Amino acid sequence: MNVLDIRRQFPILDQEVNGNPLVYLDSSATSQKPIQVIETVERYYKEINSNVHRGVHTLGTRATDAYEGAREKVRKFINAKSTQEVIFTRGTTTSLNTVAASYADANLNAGDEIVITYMEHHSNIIPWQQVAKRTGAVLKYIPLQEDGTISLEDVKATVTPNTRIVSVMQVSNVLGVINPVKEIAKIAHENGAIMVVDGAQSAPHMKIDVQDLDCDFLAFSGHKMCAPTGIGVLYGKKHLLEKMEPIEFGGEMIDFVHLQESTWKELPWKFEAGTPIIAGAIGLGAAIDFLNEIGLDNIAEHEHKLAAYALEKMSSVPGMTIYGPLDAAKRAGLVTFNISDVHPHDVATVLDAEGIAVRAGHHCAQPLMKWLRASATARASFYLYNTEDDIDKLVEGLVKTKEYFSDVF
Ligand code: 7TS
Repeated sequence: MNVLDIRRQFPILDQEVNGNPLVYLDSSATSQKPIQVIETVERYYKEINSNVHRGVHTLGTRATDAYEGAREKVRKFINAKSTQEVIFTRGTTTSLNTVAASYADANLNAGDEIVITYMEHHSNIIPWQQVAKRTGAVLKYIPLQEDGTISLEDVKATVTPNTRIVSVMQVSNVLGVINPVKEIAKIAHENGAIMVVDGAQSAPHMKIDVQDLDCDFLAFSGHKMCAPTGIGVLYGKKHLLEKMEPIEFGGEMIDFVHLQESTWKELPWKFEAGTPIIAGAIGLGAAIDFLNEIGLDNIAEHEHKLAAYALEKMSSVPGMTIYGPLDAAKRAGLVTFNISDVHPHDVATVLDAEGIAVRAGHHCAQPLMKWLRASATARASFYLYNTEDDIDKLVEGLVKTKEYFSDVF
């Protein structure tokens, strides 16, 4: 499918913003949704809507089948061994907090180590800080090299036999770097630690095989991969999940409730208390069908080309600072930048007047911002519906921004 055919399947892209055709370059924050996903969710509410895993009426059975069918699509998407290893959550943040509150609290003691990196999103920092406070564990950081990448030597120097958990993002939402999580998992395992992968920025953009990576947990969000907001996934190896206690309790997740004691349902339902995110999960299933139809390898290749094109074009704008490696081979489809002394919020505001949507701020990565010595940055992020024309418009907008602020100062 060519990119223009793909674009046509995203109704939101066909509009003007501030008198200009919309150029959406903020997919790392959330992706747009194709008509197939929108219609699947609409059809669910029009034709099936019912609660799942209760009663025997026909709509209830259809809703349960669709919900559990979506779980099987996720299983296949990440090549998990069993649907028992696929837990639906609200998103990456909830998935990582679940591992922290359930696995880490029960398994870590004073002096144990949790290892993360300087480039992590707050969702992969704060839950571990909280674990460290509760258990007395120590939170350690793998340093970054000059260009923002991680070296395996530094991983080996940071992870020790006292390390119980290593948790690393597969793709950085700021630097765009792709981290060698398979190799990091190997080092973690050699030291007796488990490996957690934050897949928020990788699952939408590249093929993930949890068995090949040999990660113990993987977290990702539906809304960044063409699915609705409010749905995400926690993958976990069955032998670990089986030993873990739920962190939420109530309906749906129980087997028997007695006056003083209760027992839990089997996996994955013991981690899905209350009425689950039924429409969201079914929407995620439709998004996976859509992405598979185009092919994750094709999507990765398309974004890779866009990143290389953007790096080249953006570098030519006077006063441009680009963060992360300039070698496109080390990157996924996003470029974070600053222009001279112009505040990134001003950059984003001028671009918005041109109909161009980029994100400005700290991108929920304040330790990384400190490392970059920037209080904030602007970021253009690409997905399967973006074109070189979008990047040309961005570059024109950036040149205008630079000229505008040169006149002001
Ligand atoms: N991890 C990474 C690497 C992320 O990029 C994000 C969201 C999250 C975790 C949290 O995901 P959530 O779905 O639970 O919120 N990142 C961004 C971003 O870069 N701009 O807006 C949200």
